[in-house]
Amino acid sequence: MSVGIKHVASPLARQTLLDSDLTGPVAGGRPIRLLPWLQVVKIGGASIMDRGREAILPLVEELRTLLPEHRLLILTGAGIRARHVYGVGLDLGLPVGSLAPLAASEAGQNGHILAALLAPEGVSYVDHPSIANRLALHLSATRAVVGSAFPPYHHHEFPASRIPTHRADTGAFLLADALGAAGLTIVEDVDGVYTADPRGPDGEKAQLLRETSAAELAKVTGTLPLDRALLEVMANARHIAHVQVVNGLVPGRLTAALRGEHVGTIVRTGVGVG
Ligand code: GWN
Ligand code: ATP
Repeated sequence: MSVGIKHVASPLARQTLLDSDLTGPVAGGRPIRLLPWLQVVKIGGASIMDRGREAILPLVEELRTLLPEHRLLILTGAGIRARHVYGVGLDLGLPVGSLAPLAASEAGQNGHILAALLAPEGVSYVDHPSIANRLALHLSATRAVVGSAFPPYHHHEFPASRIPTHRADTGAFLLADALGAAGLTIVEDVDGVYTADPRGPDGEKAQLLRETSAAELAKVTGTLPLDRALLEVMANARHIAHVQVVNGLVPGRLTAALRGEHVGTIVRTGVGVG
């Protein structure tokens, strides 16, 4: 009996995956949208959650009233406790891949807090594996779930910097784009992205950018209220054409943003460009 070579029919079978001229015609198309009705909302860890009840309770009330209108994936960032754990870990010489999950667990803690407050509305915290594997199931049972905005990179975190580069904004965008969500709104404690930190020494001169792009923000040398890695991911986005950064301390801003109104800074991605 002769054992012949089994040919598995595939348009990529005979190609190197490294040659984009060859993979492009097969892999260059836009992927399908998995959850096109989903609105993703990222809540700042430092900017909102660390402010406690004064900031959190009005936002919980606003999220509650949004539920009949939208199906939401609410993702929380890390804040002051992550900064503390970075300090301790760096002092001890821990690598970035050890620091990433330590900080991520604070994003999870903030999610648990927010989910507890929304529990009477049927909202629960869902863990990373549930977001990866069972999100549609959860969102068929309820209008919204809360999760950690940090991506689960752990020891896969890139060693470019000692502080993890892929943090909550990046994680929220990666999920929103991968799911083909209807939108991503980033909730902070400022009206949007400014020409300089509005709370910094030159704060009075800072001007609000009503509309900008990831490519323009990548050229900014000063501080931003967003992860730098987010800008790179946005440049290569597949679905999400823009995100809006809004002030969560002003009641009604998040509601307006989810209704498609321009109430903060719109940051365009690479979708539809060139
Ligand atoms: O613990 O709050 O998920 O959703 O990056 O990993 O550090 O873990 O190392 O499903 O897998 O602390 O235990 O913790 O925040 O990340 O979770 O309650 O393996 O549901 O066990 O990818 O929540 O946690 O911190 O998100 O961001 O048990 Mo937490 Mo986070 Mo829960 Mo999750 Mo990490 Mo899991 Mo994970 Mo770890
Ligand atoms: P995380 O969720 O990752 O913990 P966060 O999004 O809650 O973080 P920060 O990372 O602290 O919060 O970002 C928000 C802060 O960024 C604002 O309070 C503001 O003071 C500061 N900031 C710095 N540069 C700018 C800028 N160019 N425009 C607007 N805000 C800026």
